[in-house]
Order: sequence, then C-alpha cells, then structure tokens
Amino acid sequence: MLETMKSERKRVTFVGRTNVGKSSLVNALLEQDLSIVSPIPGTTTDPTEKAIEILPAGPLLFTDTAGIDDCSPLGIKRVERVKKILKKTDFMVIVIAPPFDDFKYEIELLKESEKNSIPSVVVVNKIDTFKARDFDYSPFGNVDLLFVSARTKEGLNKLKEYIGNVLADSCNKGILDGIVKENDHVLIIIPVHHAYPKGRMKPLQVQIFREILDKNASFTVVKPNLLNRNYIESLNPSLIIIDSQIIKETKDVIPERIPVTSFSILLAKYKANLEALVESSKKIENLQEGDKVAIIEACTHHKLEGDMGREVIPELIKKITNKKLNFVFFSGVHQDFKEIEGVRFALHCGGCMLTERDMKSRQKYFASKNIPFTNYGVFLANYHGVLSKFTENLK
Ligand SMILES: Nc1nc2c(ncn2[C@@H]2O[C@H](COP(=O)(O)OP(=O)(O)O)[C@@H](O)[C@H]2O)c(=O)[nH]1
Ligand SMILES: [Mg+2]
Repeated sequence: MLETMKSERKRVTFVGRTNVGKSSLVNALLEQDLSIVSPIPGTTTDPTEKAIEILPAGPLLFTDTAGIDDCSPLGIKRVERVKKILKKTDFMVIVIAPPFDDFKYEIELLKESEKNSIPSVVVVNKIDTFKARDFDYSPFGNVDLLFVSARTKEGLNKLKEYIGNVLADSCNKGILDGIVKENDHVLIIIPVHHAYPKGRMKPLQVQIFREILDKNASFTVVKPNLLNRNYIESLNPSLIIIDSQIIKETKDVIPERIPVTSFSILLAKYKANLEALVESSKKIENLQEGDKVAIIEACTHHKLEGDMGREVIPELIKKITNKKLNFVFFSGVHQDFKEIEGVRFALHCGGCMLTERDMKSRQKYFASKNIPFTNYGVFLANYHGVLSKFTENLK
C-alpha cells in the first residue's frame, strides 16, 4: 500500500507557527525521525512529505511545513509556499501551543482553508506543559479542537483516528463507482506503444483492473488490431473502455448498443467536473486567427514521436478551427500559470499525476479567468464525434 501513487494519496498538511511542535507531531505520528526538530525557530524550511497509512482512510501523505509566522526575508517566500501547499491539501491540521497571544495567523489559515473547502482541525500541542483545557479558544468558532502532546504522546491516537475518519469517505471513492457493478464484464482496448517500458502497464490501467476485480466483475483486455465486431458481440461486454488514441480505429467495430468510454474520460469524471470540461470543449469553435491556446501537462517528459500534447493535439486543433493559432505549453505538477495572459482556450492532459484537489483547483482557476478549460480525452471524443456517447453512461 505504501507504493500507492502520490496523486492517489490524500494529503494532510501540518501548519502553524514556528516552534509549536509541528515537526515533533509529524514525527511522533509517524513514529520515526523524519523532520528535524529543534528549538531554533525556522528549522523546517522546505515542506517534507511522508507516506503513512491510517485506517479507515488508507494511504495518506503527511506534509510538515515551515512556520506561518516566519517573516524573515527568506521566510516571506516560505509563507507563500505554505499557501501554495494548501492548494494541494485535503486536510489541514493547525497546530498551536503556548505562548498564545492572538490567533491571527491561525484564523487566516482557517479562512484560507474554508475558501478552498479544505476540512481542518485545531490541535493544541504541548499539553504536558500547561492547563490546556482552561484556555479560551473561542476565536476558532466551531472548528474541532484536539489536545495532544507530541512529547508524552497523549492524544495522538485520537488525532490519528480523527484524521482517518475525516478522510475515509473521500479516500474510498473509486473511478468505476456507479459505472461497473458485480458480475459485469468489461472489455478494455489498449494500444501498446513501442516506447512504453517493457513489462509495464500504465498506473491508470492497473488501477482500473484492480477496481473491476474489487467489484467482483471481470474484464478482457485486447489490443485494437485483434478486434472485430463478431468478437465483441460474442463477448457481449456491459462496458467498453478504450484508450483515447484509438477512438477512430475502433469507432466502426463497436456495436452501437454497447456503452463505451475512454480512460481519460473516466479520469476526468473522477478528478474534475466532467460537465464543465464537456461544455468548455465546445467553445473551441470560437477561436479566432492568432489566438493563444494553452496545452498543459502534469508530467514532464521528453517529447516523443507523435507526442500527444506537443504534436497530435495542436494538429487536430488546427484542423478543426482552420486557423493559425499560437500554442503555449505548460508542464509540471507545480504550476503557477504565470504566462496565462491572453490565453483563449486551454487543454489539460488526463492528469493522472494530479490529485482531485489539484485538478479541480486548476479547473476553478481557469474558470475564474474565463478561459474555457477542457482535457485531451474530452477534446478527442468531441473531435471524433463520440463525446455524448462516451459520457452518457457516466451520469
Ligand atoms: N514539552 C513539549 N515540548 C514539545 C512538544 N512538542 C514539541 N516540543 C518542543 O518544541 C520545540 C519545537 O518543536 P518543533 O517540532 O521543531 O516545532 P515546529 O517549529 O512547529 O516544527 C522542540 O524543542 C520540541 O522538542 C510537546 O508536546 N511538549
Ligand atoms: Mg518544524
């Protein structure tokens, strides 16, 4: 389980002032020395991430951060970084410890988390040193308070339990929930690109195989060159899942009555607002001569022959619009989209490297800038005229 992809893990971020014991808490919860603990303010400069398993939530990532109050010239950058991290946080643990003055930084963090719909808890640390329950925590309103000591370990099990329960529901969501049920048979059609490492499958494919098995359903996997209509008819699958790159090849072979979708549309539904991606995809027709189009990929890779983002998609967009367009490329999981000015349309990769929160926050960001935002899978299905067919069974 510790090998679960990072993007599949929910992120728990520990924030708060310097020296309140964030690193000590993370260490104590992980029961190992991960972060440097020290009484000298500002020891934790870079956020450190650590994998942990807490039931019933499952695999999580704990992120330790620098003090939010750190305002040395270097510190300002760090605070910005904390805000950035919060964008990629599923649960925020605000740690406080005496001496207390006001709670202005903590309230600021709470507001930030509410803005991003991130659940949070306030953890009062170092209860071995003071009468913690006597203090007035009313500025935190109705946010839950937990009392712990990283030193004596008091309250740590309760904190773990709390985190596990809050994240349980969202963690156990599956890509195929409501789509594949017990005893279904799924036909999966995937091309095997010669450039893909021997002996491996894409993580998303493996995840889908596993989910089908978990649902007590079964599947058949074939390459497109082995397909014909009789074969599909005899298998009589309840669903067909194909790679977006072979929509054209398989279009005429798949019987009309059998539900079909693509890996990237399933992923889009899982991690983003699919309806909004579908709506945006139609706006490609509004593009004008010379408009700027953004192509965004979460992973960084060398340009391959027939590269989806660099070659295939731009070619198809030119074909649809019949316009000369300017393409700008963005890549990486950490992106601040500085050069987004003037962009009229944005296409994102499937985002298998991104968490649901990352993907949705990117979608929200583009919506706030009024830039139509869609993804490769939705775009390709739309291009081949199968978008409504590929999405109709996912509602
Ligand atoms: N007494 C006591 N000291 C603690 C506790 N947690 C942390 N400390 C101490 O507080 C100091 C700062 O801890 P650290 O984890 O580096 O704080 P951070 O800056 O928030 O990461 C260290 O000297 C820790 O040993 C606790 O629960 N009780
Ligand atoms: Mg620290």
